[in-house]
Formats: sequence, C-alpha cells, structure tokens
Amino acid sequence: MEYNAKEIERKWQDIWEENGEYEPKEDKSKPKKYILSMFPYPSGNIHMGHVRNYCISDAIARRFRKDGFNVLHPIGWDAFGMPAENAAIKHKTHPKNWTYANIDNMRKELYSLGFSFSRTRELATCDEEYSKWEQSLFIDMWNKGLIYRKKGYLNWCPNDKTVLANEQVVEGKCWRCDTPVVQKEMYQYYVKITDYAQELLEDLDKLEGKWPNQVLTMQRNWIGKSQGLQFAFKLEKPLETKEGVINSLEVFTTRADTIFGVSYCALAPEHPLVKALIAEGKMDKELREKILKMQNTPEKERAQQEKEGFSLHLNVIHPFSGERIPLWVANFVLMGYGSGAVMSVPAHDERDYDFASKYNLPIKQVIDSNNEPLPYTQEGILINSQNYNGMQSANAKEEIIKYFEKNSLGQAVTNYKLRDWGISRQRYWGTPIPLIHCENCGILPEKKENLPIRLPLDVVIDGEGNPLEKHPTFKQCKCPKCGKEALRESDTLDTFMESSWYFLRYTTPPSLRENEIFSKEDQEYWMDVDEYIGGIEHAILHLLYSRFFTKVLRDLGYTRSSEPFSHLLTQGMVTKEGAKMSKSKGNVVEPKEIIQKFGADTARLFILFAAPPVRELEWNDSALEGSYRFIKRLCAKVENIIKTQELPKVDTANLSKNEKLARKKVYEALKKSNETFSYEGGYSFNTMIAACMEALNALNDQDNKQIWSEGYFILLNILEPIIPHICWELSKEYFNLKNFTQVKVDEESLKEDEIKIALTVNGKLRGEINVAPNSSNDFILGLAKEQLKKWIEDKTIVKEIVVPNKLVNLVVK
Ligand code: ANZ
Ligand code: ZN
Repeated sequence: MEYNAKEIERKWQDIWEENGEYEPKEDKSKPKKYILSMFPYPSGNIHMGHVRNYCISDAIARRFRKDGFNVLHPIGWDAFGMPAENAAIKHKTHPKNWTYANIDNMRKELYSLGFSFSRTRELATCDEEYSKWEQSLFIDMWNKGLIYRKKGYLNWCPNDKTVLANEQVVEGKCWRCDTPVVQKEMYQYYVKITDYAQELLEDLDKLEGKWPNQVLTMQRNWIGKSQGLQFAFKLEKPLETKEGVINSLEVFTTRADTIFGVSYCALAPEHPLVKALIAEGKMDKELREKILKMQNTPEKERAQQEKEGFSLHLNVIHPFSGERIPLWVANFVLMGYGSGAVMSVPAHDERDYDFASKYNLPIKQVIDSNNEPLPYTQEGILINSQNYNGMQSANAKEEIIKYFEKNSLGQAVTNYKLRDWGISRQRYWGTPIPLIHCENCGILPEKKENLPIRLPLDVVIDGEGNPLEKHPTFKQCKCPKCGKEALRESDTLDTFMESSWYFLRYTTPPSLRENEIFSKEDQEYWMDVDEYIGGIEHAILHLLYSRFFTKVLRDLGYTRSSEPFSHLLTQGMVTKEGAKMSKSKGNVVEPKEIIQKFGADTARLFILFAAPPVRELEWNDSALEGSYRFIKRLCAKVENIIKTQELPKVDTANLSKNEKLARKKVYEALKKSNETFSYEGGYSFNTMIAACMEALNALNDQDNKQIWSEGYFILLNILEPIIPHICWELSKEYFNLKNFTQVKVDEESLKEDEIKIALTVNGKLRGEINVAPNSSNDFILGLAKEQLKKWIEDKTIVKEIVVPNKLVNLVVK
C-alpha cells in the first residue's frame, strides 16, 4: 500500500471528531482513568515542548481506552496573563481578541496531531463562565477567612505609575521606560496557604514513588519546616514611640545551643524597630537614606549582593551573660521570615561570619570544632557556655529552650519558609476580584447572584497604571449590604488561581457547567487524576497551589480528594544542538513543518521513540526520517494480511526457525508494551517501539501469512497509541477495528528453542554451546568439557560452576 499520510490523517481526524470518539462515556460502572497534561498558555503556536507533552498523555489515554477504561483526557487554555497585555500594547489589539484568536489557531494545530482530547470539555480560564466559578470560590474562601488583605511590597515604576511583575524588572529598571524601580508598600490580598503548611508537607510522604523524587524534595524545601526557639532580647534603653514603648527585640533561632556565641543582632531593613526609629526622627539622615535604599532593593536582589549592613548604635542585653549586644541592619535578614531579626553567631554561621569579618565584630566560638576552621556550622559539644559546657548540641537546645519557657522568656516554635500567597495583581487581563469597598461596611464580597463580574472591554491598555482602576465606570457599584454607592475592587487575580482547580472543573459535564461548579457524582467518579504529565518548571508553585486548592475545596465540601494527582510524570526538555529549543536561540523546529512534510504519525513516532519521557529529547533529523521509513515499511506488506475480526489462528506445528522467531518477536513486543504502560514501567515508549521494529523485521524474514496476520493484528494494536492514524486505517480495512482490545500474550511463543551457554575457563571465554532450555547441569557440564578439551586436558579441575541457562566456568590448576 502507498503511504499517504496527509489523506489518511485528515480522514481519521474528521471521523474521530464526527463520532465524538474521544468523549468520556456516561457509564460510571466502568473503571476510569483520568489522564491529564498540563494545559498550555495560548501564546500563538504549538511548540515541540507541547507536542511532546501531549504525545505522552495521548499515548497513555489511547492505551487505557483499549484496555477497557472510560478515559477522561481533556485540554484547555491557561488564558489570562501578561503576554496578552504586552501584545495589546505592542500591536494595538485587544487582549481578549488576541487570546481567543491564538486559542483557535492552537486548537487547529493540536488536532492536526490527532490527539484524543475530549472536545466538549475544553475550557479557557478567561471564559466568563470560568470566571464566575472562580469568583464564587474566592467568595467561599473569603467567607471562611482564608483570604485577607495586608500591606506588601511591590515593584513600582514611578514614571509609568504602575506595578511591575518581577519579569518586567530588568536589571532593577522598568522594562518600558528604564526608570529605576522602587519597592512600594501597597494593599494586597493573600491566601492563607500557611494554614495548610503542615498537611502539605506530611502528604508528600503519600506521594513517595508516585511523583519524581526531585519534585518531592523541591516541595519539601519550599515549605521549609524549621523548628527552633523564639525569644526576646531586652533593649538596653526602651524606645519611646507615639504608638507606645518598645522594650524588646524578638529573634528566631534554630541554634539555641549557640546562644553564648551571639556577638550582634541583625534586623531586616523593614523591621518595625527600624521603621520606628525613622518615624520618630531618631536616626541621622545619612543612615536613614542608606536604609531606605536597602528597602528599595527587591529581596531577591539583596540575596545576591555582598553582605552589607549598618550599625543602629543601640544595644540589647544578652539573657545569660548580661553583656551588651549591638544592633545592626543587614541585607541578608528577611522581614517575612521568623520575626525579621536574627541573633548572629559568626563562629558558627556562614552569613554571620562574613558580616562580622567585614565589620570587625567579635567572633566567639561556643561549639568545639575539632580544630576545623571557623565558621564551624555543624553541631557538636558546647564550650564557653557556662552551665551548658560539655553538652551535645541537641541536648543543649532542649535544655536552653526549657529554661526560656520556664522563665517565660521565649518558646519553642515551628516556622515555615512557605509564605502566604499574594494573589492580587494590578492588571487588566485577569479574573476580577469580587470584592466591594463600602465606606460604611468595609470590604465585602459581591453577591453570588451578580457573578460573574465581567471585565469591561472598552479599556485603554498603554502600560501606565491599571486599566481597571482608570476605567470610568467599572469601579462604581452598590454595597451589597447597605445599598449605598460603593467601589468595586480593581485588582485582578494571579493566574495561578485559575490553574489551581481547572483539573477539577474538567470533571463537570458540559451540560451542567452553567449551573454547577462541580457535579458531585462526576467529580467523585473522575478524581483523582491518574496520570498528570507536564514540565518540571511547574515542580513547585503550580503543583503546590493545586494541592492546596484541593485541600481547601475538600474542607469547603466540594470534593473528597486530598491530593489531586495520583501520579506525576515530568517530561524532559526538547533540545537541538544541545540547547533548549527557543526562539532566542534560533534553533526551533516548527511542528507544523514536520507535519506538513512527514505527517503527524511520523512526528509522534519520532518524539516517543527518541527518548523515554523523563529524559531530554535531542532533535535528530535522520531519526525523524527513520520514523517515516518505519511507517512506510509497516504499510508495505499489507497484502499478506488475511482479513479477520479476531486474533488470527496460527498452525504452530512444524514452523521454521524464522517463523518461530517472528512470532516470538511479536509477542515480545506485546509483552514490552504491557510493561511500558504503567507508572512503574516509566512509560518508556522507546523500548516498546524498538521491540515493534524488531518484530516487523522478523516478520519480513518469513512469508507465512498466518503469522503475518497475527503479527499485524497485534502490532497495530500496540502501535495505535503512538501512530493512531495509520493504525486505524489498516485496522479498519483488515480487522474492522476488532484488534483494538486487550490481546493475551501467547507464552508458548516466547519459549526459546535453544539457549546459548558461554563457556569459560578460569574466567576467560573459551567457547559456547547451544542447549535446550532448562537442561540439567550434568548434561551441560558433559557437553562443556567436551568442547573445552584443549583447555583442560592436562590440568586438574578444582571447581565447576554452572549458572543455569547462561554460563559454565571451570577453575583449573
Ligand atoms: C542563630 C544561629 C546560629 C543560626 C547558627 C544559625 C546557625 P532555617 O533553618 O532556614 O529556619 N534567621 C532567622 N530568621 C531569619 C530571617 N528573618 N532572615 C534571615 N535569617 C534568619 O534558618 C533559621 C536560622 O536562620 C536561624 O538560626 C537564624 O540564624 C536565621 F550557628 O540563629 B540562626
Ligand atoms: Zn455598605
């Protein structure tokens, strides 16, 4: 048969769409599989990274359908976000038009690859229907006290009067106008993800072996549980302020055992004590300006700078020794962690050591370092620590914490690195926050019956300020409580909010979407996601937020799930000439061109054959052509197929060596594919495809039509998840698609006729023999000695070793 990829692929894509072939079935008595790939951002075109991602999920989804599962394999669009606004500024388009046009284009590109997505469950997070339910969820969370408002620092361009996202700050300057960016304190909304820190951490243990270790570790580190002591140093002189007297300074330490080594305390530049000194005019101008400058440097940047600080010319009193300890402001102390102040122990901490060396502060050793140089950061035996001398660190920590607790000077605390999640953005293209500011009643949620709050379309997007804030009427509304004129919130939501629950939303059948966020029955049937496939770049935020949302939704009564994704498969990068494919590197291969030239099946086969999913995939033109040739070879011998609707019978008596081998290779491929399609099997399609290629070669070395037919019946079945179009074409013609079910492995066919046994003398290879499988050791030894005559003739055999079915070793003297 001539292989005409274009014709075959168009034909089957049309048939699949017309028949609704890939819609999940209503029948909930069937076992289910929910196969999900991370949804794409509609940037304009599908790239190879997407192709790889969806080739993997599609292969899995297709296989499970054939194995009798009801499969949900949806796709949607992570459609809000900054690029649409940037495009609006650059090309004078509207973000909405730009986004939906991109979606239309990318949808076409996706389906040209033959992916078996459910068409009816598609969603875009910028759909008003999606916004409605997201706003409804926001209100539930607000009412539950899970969302609050507080001041936080944002990147601010004083020229454009606009908040900048981190990506819009380039070397400390505004991306549009080059004005130096400052840190501005503004009201922001936060979600209390820290309320769930402990559960988010603990539940990672349940995902052991089901998620990549690397991801589990990254999540654990991000949550960053840390146990220690929080206590207060007394200020040498209380500080009088308009808001009252400040007497003390709280610090958090994980090394209470080093308390006798404190030589200074370091404060974040935003620390309330520092702010009070500035507000009370108790700081000279020069110092004040230095501190303000530090405050204006984003924390991330500070972390990369050299250690820097300033003395505040104030002291606190050491709780044991009564010594005066100087206070400093330092760029390595973060206001958002612990209490924003540190007891510094230069002898046993790197940062403290660098800082003390630079500013000539004392370095007091209090842990025996076994003569290793300072800073010595490990635990050990205490020295120079009064009553605690000679104790082990762990023990000393306990005793010192006990002392503080007994004397009400401090307490054991658990801190998490995890911060509450700032969810408000001062931009247009996002979900409007459904809150209303009333002069009488404060901040209130909008009434649910008024949802969705829609984005106005008549906006000016020019990069200055927030278009919603500037809109003439958007903000005007009535207070839901007292009915008076009030103002609508003009911030929109972080787009990570939308991607934190889209996988739950897909479970809602289209007919119920308008009236229900989730249909309970469907949601319980489909959740949890069985296989979640996507890029490692989402290892932290997206996955953490999704896990968090699932737990919140559980506590709100919307789901029974606690962990959304049973298995996680992170695919490797697609590279060319050793570098990640990217526009800036100019090494991009456009999927469209490949499909144009070779067809979708070739593209899919190449992608899945070139590397196992978790590994990097290096682009290779000759391997691509090899994939094309394989499909052509698959089509070349179809005249050998006997049409049938069941597994062809093979008369196995008196088969030739090549005929036996062909059957063996076919069933080996089937066995390999059964192993491949499981998380534990790693979905290593490459080895399974290699087995299919070997099987086709072996079939070609014989011309028994029964064996050809059996081989095709099985190979088309195995290869359908990889190269669906050609498999459907051939399968329809010869087997009426009846081969797309589970096929049993014929174990008989796998048996070896003869096994090669390597013969060694004193460990050196000296020959080989062929024997029937499972021959007795005596029989094998007899044959072996015969063969090895010339190596053992005038020697004494001191040892005979037989490794069944593998090897004989004779030890001679
Ligand atoms: C004294 C000390 C001695 C410390 C020593 C460490 C080693 P983890 O484990 O990450 O929780 N620290 C506390 N609050 C901080 C803040 N807001 N910004 C920067 N650093 C802060 O780290 C806890 C340790 O980090 C604390 O223990 C404190 O320094 C510092 F040999 O206290 B340690
Ligand atoms: Zn009111």
